[in-house]
Amino acid sequence: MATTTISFLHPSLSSPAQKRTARPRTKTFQGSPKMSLNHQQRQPEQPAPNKGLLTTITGFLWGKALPPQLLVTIIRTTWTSMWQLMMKQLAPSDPKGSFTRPASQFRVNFDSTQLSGQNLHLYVGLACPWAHRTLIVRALKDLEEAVPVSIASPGINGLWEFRQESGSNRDQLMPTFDNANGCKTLREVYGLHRGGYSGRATVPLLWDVERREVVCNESADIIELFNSGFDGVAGNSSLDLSPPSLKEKIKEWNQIIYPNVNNGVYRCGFAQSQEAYDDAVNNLFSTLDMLDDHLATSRYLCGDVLTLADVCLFTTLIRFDLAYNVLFKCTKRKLLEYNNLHGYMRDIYQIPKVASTCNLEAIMDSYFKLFPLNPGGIRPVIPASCKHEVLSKAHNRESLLSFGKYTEVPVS
Ligand SMILES: N[C@@H](CCC(=O)N[C@@H](CS)C(=O)NCC(=O)O)C(=O)O
Repeated sequence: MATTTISFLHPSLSSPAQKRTARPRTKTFQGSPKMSLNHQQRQPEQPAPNKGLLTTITGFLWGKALPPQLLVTIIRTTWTSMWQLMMKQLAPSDPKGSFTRPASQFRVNFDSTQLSGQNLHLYVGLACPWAHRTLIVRALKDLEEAVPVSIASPGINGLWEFRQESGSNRDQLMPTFDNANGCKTLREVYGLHRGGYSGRATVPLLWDVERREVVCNESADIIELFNSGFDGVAGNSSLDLSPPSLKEKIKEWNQIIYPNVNNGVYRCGFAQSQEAYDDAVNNLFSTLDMLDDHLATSRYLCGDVLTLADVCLFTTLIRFDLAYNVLFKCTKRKLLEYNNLHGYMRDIYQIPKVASTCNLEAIMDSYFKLFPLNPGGIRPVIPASCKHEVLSKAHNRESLLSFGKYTEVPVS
């Protein structure tokens, strides 16, 4: 009995003998006029050595093909239930269907932490906007030697794994093996943490090599640490991306940008109801409109100087037209249509060392591998406007310097 079920589900598992005995069953069902509108035109069946699963099932039950309406109804019902089941697990949501991001489990207690910046290792994935923040601050603070990195790639099952990849552009960060622990997957690295860990294996992850434990898996904390906690080992310790006079402003911007933009694009893409999507997409675009207005007279969010708030906004903007616009249904406008935001993004992209953290191919590749959103797995071409040549074009935002007064952060 079990063998029959398996061979029915996958033709390649059938033995020739089973295939022979299965044929008369097909004939019995072919006669049902209710089930096949194509009954009149049916041709004698040709042997098809490499039939797909669906063709085999429909062939068994109804002959050559299902009527299109029935086919769509059956598959829609099955797919919708399976999709909802999958999304519930992969993208937890509230009762309205709005994506709710699980909280990071390893946070830094800034009052008591005594990290020196030595013996640390950073794990990232190139597609991840949260991990990208840590790569940018690490680069700007010149922490590459002090905090080595391992770069994970998305595996076929959607989990982060390690494999070395070489690319044509050697100036860009590329996926690597696990250089600290020699693990095959990020889940294994989390598993080495004393006391174990059963949560999600997310990037970024800051690992203590000596103590063999997770220090932190929250990007907001890691960038704070990199900015101000490791001045003893940072090559560029004079750079402060969160000066005391701007801390409050940075916090205010993050309180707007995190829910509406950084996480907002995910709330569009992972919405599980029309209402949840409408809410997310409206908040996203009204915030982008407001940011575009603000950036018309201010070079960066807090005026003349780049801060952590800009780093956090940048990593979402650089992915916008590449992935979020299409895949996450952030379709109201392209980022390219926002003059000031686009110039601002290019301004940050052109800061020395930032472009090398932006592996556009890897971003595109990973996002379009997100099975629940792109089950066919076809990867679209990189939009011409997202290429390095366009991102490197003049932005002329230096001229805004003379206007660099700190404007109030509009809190809605
Ligand atoms: N709050 C975390 C979010 C990190 C996060 O969600 N990372 C994603 C990649 S963009 C991840 O690794 N997901 C894997 C999973 O959930 O299994 C942060 O900002 O560091």
